[in-house]
Amino acid sequence: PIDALCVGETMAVLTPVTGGPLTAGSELGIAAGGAESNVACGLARLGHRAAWLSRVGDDPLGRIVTGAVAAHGVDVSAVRTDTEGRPTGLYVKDPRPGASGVHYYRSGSAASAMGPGLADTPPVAHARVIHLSGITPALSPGCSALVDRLLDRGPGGARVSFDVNHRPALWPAADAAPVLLGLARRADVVFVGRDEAESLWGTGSADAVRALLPDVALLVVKDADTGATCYGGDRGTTFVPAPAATVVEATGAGDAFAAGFLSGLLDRRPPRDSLRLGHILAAAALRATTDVAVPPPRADRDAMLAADEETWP
Ligand code: KDG
Repeated sequence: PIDALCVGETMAVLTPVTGGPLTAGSELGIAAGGAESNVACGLARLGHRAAWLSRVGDDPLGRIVTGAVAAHGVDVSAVRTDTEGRPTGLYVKDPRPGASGVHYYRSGSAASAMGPGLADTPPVAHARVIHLSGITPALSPGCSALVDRLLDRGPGGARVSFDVNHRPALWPAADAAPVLLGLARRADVVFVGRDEAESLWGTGSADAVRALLPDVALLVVKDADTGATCYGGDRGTTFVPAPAATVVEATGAGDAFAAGFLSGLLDRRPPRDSLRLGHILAAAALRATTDVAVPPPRADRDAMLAADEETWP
């Protein structure tokens, strides 16, 4: 049995080792980054059985990416290797003050050749939670069909978690908005940023996002450094403010938040604790230059979870 199966593309990431911006002389470090595998890594680091389902190229980057995800404790046995020459996707970070440029080299990648047939592979039927994101439907018609099939649940009856993750570099808001809304409506757990929802759907508040997605069992609307609201669960609506965090490199913070929240859900914690775990992991990711960060030790997490409302965050 698998606690969480995370499905999606992971790319090799090239990052200037001394920070940005990217110049002709930049020395580049190589790591792995993919929204869904980032979630799997966070969950594995928290002690859950997490697996990643994807495709990589039969190339050094594919081996580096798979090895990097496995090093966090994620089960990568379901990852397929492309045999038709498609490469592992790549992205390059160009960190600049206040913002991080991201340049994708991923069209025609091995992962873009994923298709709906993957929904019939064994880990899908053995997962308690299947985690997907709005990146995958933008990659190719086959990837889009895979997400559609996984939202149909199938024999395992897993709960489906969906992070809206609109990536404007892949598709403009006008194209993405109706597709992402339709997919989110079919999921059991949805993560979306308040700003992201506003740029996609014109919603001005977390309550307006809830009005668009009234039937999602657990809807989490994240409002950057203000806090996050969870709609649903037996507690109705729960808001938890975000702790003050130093931002070194923000990529991966949303995925870390999702990992923390899903960890709480898997452990049947109340929404307040799941939101706190989301914030605790996101803060660690904000401080790290890599897309996946190591969460604080268990004793520190437990202390933060035990804090009363006055002393949190
Ligand atoms: O959420 C972080 C991801 O965006 C990053 O790791 C790369 O998966 C990625 C993407 O498609 O942007």
